[in-house]
Amino acid sequence: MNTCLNSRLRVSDEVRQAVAGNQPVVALESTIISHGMPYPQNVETARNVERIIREEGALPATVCLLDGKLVVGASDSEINFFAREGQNVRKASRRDLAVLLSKGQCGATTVASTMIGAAMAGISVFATGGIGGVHRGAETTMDISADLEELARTGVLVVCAGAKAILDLGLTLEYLETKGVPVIGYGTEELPAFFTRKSGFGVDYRLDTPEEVAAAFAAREELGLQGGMLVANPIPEEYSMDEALISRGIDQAVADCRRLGIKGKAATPYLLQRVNELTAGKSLSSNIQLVYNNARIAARIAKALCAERT
Ligand code: PSU
Ligand code: MN
Repeated sequence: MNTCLNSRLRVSDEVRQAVAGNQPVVALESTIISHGMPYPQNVETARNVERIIREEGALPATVCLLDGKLVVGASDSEINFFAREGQNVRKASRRDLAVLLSKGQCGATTVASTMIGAAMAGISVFATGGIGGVHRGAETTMDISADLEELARTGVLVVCAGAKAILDLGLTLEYLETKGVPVIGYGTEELPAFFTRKSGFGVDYRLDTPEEVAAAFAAREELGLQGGMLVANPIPEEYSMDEALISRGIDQAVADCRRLGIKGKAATPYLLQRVNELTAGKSLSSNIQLVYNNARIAARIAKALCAERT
């Protein structure tokens, strides 16, 4: 695949060579940096994630929108720009890409738009914290993240720590089922709930090794099945939060969001920030640790997938 053919895409040389040589690459999103965490923890986390992926023998590729290009493989100073600018940078999901690119603007890519960039650059594995999903009350608000639709159409494997209970986890799973997206529990039969290891909801399949996950993803590709795969990797026990503390924080944040009438793309960043405040920053340290854990597993899956493809 010649990634240079598309003038809207800028793939770093390192990433292009790795993909061409069947070397493992892990895509990373930039909304988690700009809208998901405060400065300077966001840039520290982003740098550590890149380091962890390299230590595992894979290459990190942060995706973002810079000056009218969809960038795959952002430099350290570009990552720092997204971290410092925070909410001043637009959150860019699938529907935002066309206008921002045409106007030569910047944007922080969500799970959905990061998957698009990864797929265009030939990257199959992507690590993040949590995905967007079906929000509580979606029966009336219809607030369903474009991340779910992207998982249904774009062939990228996303490693996350499950989904935050700011979402309706049951409806999120139903939506993924309808769209034919396999939800894999990594070493677990239960969907992890981001800050905690348990949600009360089952996953579709439990797989215990990077090789098993890679084999499943490769089989999906060989059959030519459209769409991605969601791997839910529970937060390590030592960093998981107190169940009562976090659910109180989340319930309060959801109530505040409703009361303030915050809707659309602003809802998720508001909820993430409010939960952090309500747990006195405890949720942020858990959040950081689970991202590291996902980066590590994603790198191992990417390596196993390269082995599958030789
Ligand atoms: N969930 C998290 N942390 C995050 C996000 C979601 O636990 O940082 C971010 C991701 O970038 C995700 C986006 O793609 O929010 C979803 O936003 P929305 O619900 O507006 O689609
Ligand atoms: Mn939404």
